[in-house]
Amino acid sequence: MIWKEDIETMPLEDLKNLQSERLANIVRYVYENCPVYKDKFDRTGVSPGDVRSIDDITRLPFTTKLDMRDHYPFGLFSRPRTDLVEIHVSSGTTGNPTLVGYTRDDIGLWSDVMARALCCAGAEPEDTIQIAYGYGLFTGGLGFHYGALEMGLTIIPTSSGQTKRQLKIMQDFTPRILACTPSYALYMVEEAKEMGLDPRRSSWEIGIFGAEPWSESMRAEIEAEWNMLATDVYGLSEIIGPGVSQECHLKQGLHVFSDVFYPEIIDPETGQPVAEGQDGELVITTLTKQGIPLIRYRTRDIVSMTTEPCACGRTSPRTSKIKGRTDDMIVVRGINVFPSQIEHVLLGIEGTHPHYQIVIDRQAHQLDSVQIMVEVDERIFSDEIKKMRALERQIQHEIQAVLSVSVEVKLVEPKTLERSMGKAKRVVDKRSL
Ligand code: DLL
Repeated sequence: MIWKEDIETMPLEDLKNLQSERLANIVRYVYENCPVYKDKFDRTGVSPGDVRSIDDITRLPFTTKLDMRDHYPFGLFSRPRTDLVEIHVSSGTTGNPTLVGYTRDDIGLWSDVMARALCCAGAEPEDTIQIAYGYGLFTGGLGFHYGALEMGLTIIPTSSGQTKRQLKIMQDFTPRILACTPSYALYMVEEAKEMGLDPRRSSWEIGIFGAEPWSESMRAEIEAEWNMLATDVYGLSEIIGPGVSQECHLKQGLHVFSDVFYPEIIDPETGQPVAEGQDGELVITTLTKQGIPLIRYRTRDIVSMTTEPCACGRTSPRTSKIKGRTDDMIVVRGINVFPSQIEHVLLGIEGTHPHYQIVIDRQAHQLDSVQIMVEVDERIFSDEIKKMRALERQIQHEIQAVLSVSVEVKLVEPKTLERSMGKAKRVVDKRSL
């Protein structure tokens, strides 16, 4: 089943016409309603009349997280606060958080794209969904909630945490769909086993996982442990929350809901578009949002994109899984390191778990040190010291080969590293940079 099939399977030429019309409208709208945008456009020397087709989008200036911070809290809004019906906040690592707000129509848009996402993952209106993303200022819980309401699913709004209760609810109410972060899905495997449950016999058949990076190997582990289909959902608070793109059951990339969120892939250094299929930074323009529309917003997420149609029938472009972030990249001794590269190596090694933490430190006048703490099976941990050292060395060599940076590997007992019910914290940077 395809939600909003007419839009989802629209011929590309019609889609382009729709995008062009919507872009011209939204550009005029922000120019007339948001002084920050008027000023940005005036300084770039572009006026709303110059934007007639979606191809004109490259004439417009980018919007960045810095713009949001500079005009915190309400400066980038195109509507007065009285028109907003809900507010969310995305926690940043430094400075002010990012504030986003929704008009009633924006909530309608969110419900719509999330219904499309749920359906894309394989949900049917008669299904029950357990929503174990956090409810609150974080957009995960409520975003899924609105989409599930729109589709007419039965909602179990457990929010995140209280894992034993989550599992009891799953056993008692037998939901077919689970929505939570991928790291929480893995954490629940451990808890289930501890409670004497066989995760392979759970009622969950489809998982909708996102809000943090996760690799193909992590997907394979989740699918095997829970005996479910694990799909990827992407989004960010600034654009709407979850509901920007979603994988279908074929898992061949995330379908971007591009009639409302127009995607571009650019070279983060030059700002120029990259060729189809090349990695670059995802930039999104909200084509219909009213409260806080964003023009060419730089997500800092790195993906590639294809416009090849998908066998599921949807025609919108698809992105790869998120490969990293322009700012999540850790620079160690001048070399760029992404946590996903380390995760990939670990998942290929028998006996290690995708629970790991990267600790970077710098002693006075010394080079940066990278220590990778890796959880291993009980079995390996209680083995002879000699075997453990050999495994440490193997992991160290494999990671060094991939990163070209020397690292120290430390095996730790199962469940030593802090677990997260929401987004996992993979990097601890102790350097005062
Ligand atoms: O994480 C929205 C969301 C909630 C998405 C629930 C999916 C499910 P923020 O807290 O603003 O919003 O964080 C957005 O999280 O720029 C990415 O770096 C990362 N992210 C989100 N989804 C994925 C994903 C929500 N599927 C930031 N894969 C984004 C990798 C993701 N990273």
